[in-house]
Amino acid sequence: MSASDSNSSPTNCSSSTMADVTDLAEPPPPPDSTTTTSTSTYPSASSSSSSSSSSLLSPSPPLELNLPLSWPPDGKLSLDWIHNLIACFDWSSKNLLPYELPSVLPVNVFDSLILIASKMLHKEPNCLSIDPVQPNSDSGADSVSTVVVVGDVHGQLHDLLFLFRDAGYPADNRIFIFNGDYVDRGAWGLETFVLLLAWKVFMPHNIYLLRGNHESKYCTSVYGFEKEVLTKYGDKGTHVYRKCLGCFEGLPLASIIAGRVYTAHGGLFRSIHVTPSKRSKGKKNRRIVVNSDVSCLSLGSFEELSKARRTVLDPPWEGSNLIPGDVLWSDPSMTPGLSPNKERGIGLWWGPDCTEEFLKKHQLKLIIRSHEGPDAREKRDGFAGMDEGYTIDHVVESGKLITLFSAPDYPQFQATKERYNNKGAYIVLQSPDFDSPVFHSFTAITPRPKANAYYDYIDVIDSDEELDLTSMVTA
Ligand SMILES: [Mn+2]
Repeated sequence: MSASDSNSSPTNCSSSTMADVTDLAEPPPPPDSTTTTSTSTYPSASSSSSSSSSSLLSPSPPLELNLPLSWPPDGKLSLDWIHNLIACFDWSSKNLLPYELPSVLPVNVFDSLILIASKMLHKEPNCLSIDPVQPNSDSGADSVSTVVVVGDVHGQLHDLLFLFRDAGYPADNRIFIFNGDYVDRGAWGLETFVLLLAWKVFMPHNIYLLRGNHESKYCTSVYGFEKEVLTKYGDKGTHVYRKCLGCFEGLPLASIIAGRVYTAHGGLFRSIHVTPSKRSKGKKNRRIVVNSDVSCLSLGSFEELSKARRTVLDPPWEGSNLIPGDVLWSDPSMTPGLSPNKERGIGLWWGPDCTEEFLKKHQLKLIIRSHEGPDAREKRDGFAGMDEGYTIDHVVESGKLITLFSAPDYPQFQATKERYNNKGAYIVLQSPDFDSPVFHSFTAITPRPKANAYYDYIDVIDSDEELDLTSMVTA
């Protein structure tokens, strides 16, 4: 398999129609830092608010921005609406204080968007079957020629905006699959997630959003997203945060592209052995026996994956519903076999033999997972670093295992001066087979707008993300 590495640079942006959108977002000069104590919000054009524009201390938005955002009267989003959302978020992230975000995205607009998106996402199966080639379409023109796979984003809005400009936006002939971890650590997790939801609502069959381990109550309470939302939405913050958690529960866990490529945030998952207890004699009180004997761990089937209960705030690390935790938290290993992931405290380690078994059994060619950034990879003997935004971890007879990470210059906030300076990457899969990955690495957008972290990045546990099991919600 030729995994050609066609690195693309910011100057090499191939996107055409969307370039002017970002031009719209070119902000006025940043506000003087001494004048940023205003609590005013921008009145809408129709507002007769007594606060005249002269009393606003933050800069006025460019006239071409349609701001604040409003929900379309017919409830149907348009491409223009999304372009305006992008431009508004880009501008507000550079010019407003965090708590001024409701003047751009009012709570009622957020509510309308997340309601429709959550309904849509909850209806999707645990494992999506994405079949880009539609032989029954009237003309071949409708067939999707490109699938773009994206790894962790972690609230780095401006890098995501670059990725879209570089790869092209979701379109009739281009499907995006995101492997999760939209929020936490970065300062714009909410804007990032809202933008992706807007695309989902606009083109539900051209963008798929999988769940990452950070789309959970536990992670968002430790790594910043909860505080970010409370800071940005004030007394409505708890409401907005709860809506996000409800939406996270609906995110599907995995995807299979064209019957050849499996993608998930963490990776593979175990079989859950369900054995009736002898006493029950097959009647009621059947006891579920989860096989915790390490020597008996075996790979799960897609049928088991399809039956897992994913609507949990935090995937459990014990009990019978272990598959969501495996899919979201597991890591590959160079040691053969399946074993409990002792670094994380949840999920599995799986060896190259498991990659081969999984690929061969399901006639797949590739596994594309995410979940490990440059900091995590620094401590993993035998694995390559995340300098280019991706690594090829297992090469076996039936195919390959790839780790894909899409947050360049990660993490946004770092206690040490020495940064990883990693690139981010996305993968392009092309018709007709969709199993020869083309890697596109990209550097971080500079300068990144100034922002404060929403978590204690100096003392908070490192990105191994070892679970504090006692504080997890497992109900
Ligand atoms: Mn992760």
